Amino acid sequence: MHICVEGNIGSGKSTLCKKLAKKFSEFEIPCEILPEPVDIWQQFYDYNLLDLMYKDPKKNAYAFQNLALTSKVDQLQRYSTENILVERSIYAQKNVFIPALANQGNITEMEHLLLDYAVNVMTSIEVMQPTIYIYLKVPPIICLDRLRQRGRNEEKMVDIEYLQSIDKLYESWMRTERKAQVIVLEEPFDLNLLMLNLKFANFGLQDKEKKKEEKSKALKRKYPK
Ligand code: TTP
Ligand code: MG
Repeated sequence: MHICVEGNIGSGKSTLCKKLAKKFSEFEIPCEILPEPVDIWQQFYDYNLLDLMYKDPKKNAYAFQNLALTSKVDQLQRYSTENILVERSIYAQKNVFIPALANQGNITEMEHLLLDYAVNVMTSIEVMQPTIYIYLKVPPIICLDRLRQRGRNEEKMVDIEYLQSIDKLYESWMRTERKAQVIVLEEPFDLNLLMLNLKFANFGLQDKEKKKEEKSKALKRKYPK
């Protein structure tokens, strides 16, 4: 099963992924965690594309978005196992970040068409489609507060208006999402309730059942009647 954690910048996706990974291991559910590849965006050869994008979006947003898309596809193709927990999907780029850039006039019409073409090709790859979205619905003002506290240098330019525009696009996407189940999490995040919701969605159950079966087969082999 492919679970994807979605939400605004600074909504707490990375932290939630780490906490969930711990829970999965407590429940003996094997799961690969794929964090957002921000380190690649900060150091692509000698270029910090995240920084270049925020400093001069008109010039660099297209290049950044291009890398963001390719690095996500690369990550999923490389590490995809039966259960994966992914921080953000390329659908967030399709439904949130690319439209935000277009609304702000930071990409040209041609760049918009190119990105839409790339994203449509990439989303048609089966492994890219999540089964469940965990949507962290956090007010933009709280995200801004966290961003300031975290102090990621490149994100100094992010302001409340930008976070509000991202929030609006997320809300309308999550309300209309039909291909995957959406679990909405509001703060304070209740991990036990989330685990219950995932259980109802059958997450990890196949593995547990398989394990039980294997155990009982092994026991039968050890102690035949
Ligand atoms: P985020 O995935 O939002 O990372 P985060 O660590 O801020 O989130 P959280 O605190 O919830 O873990 O993205 C990292 C940066 O990349 C952020 O500044 C937003 C930017 N970004 C874009 O500008 N466009 C994109 O398409 C994506 C995916 C990210
Ligand atoms: Mg993160």
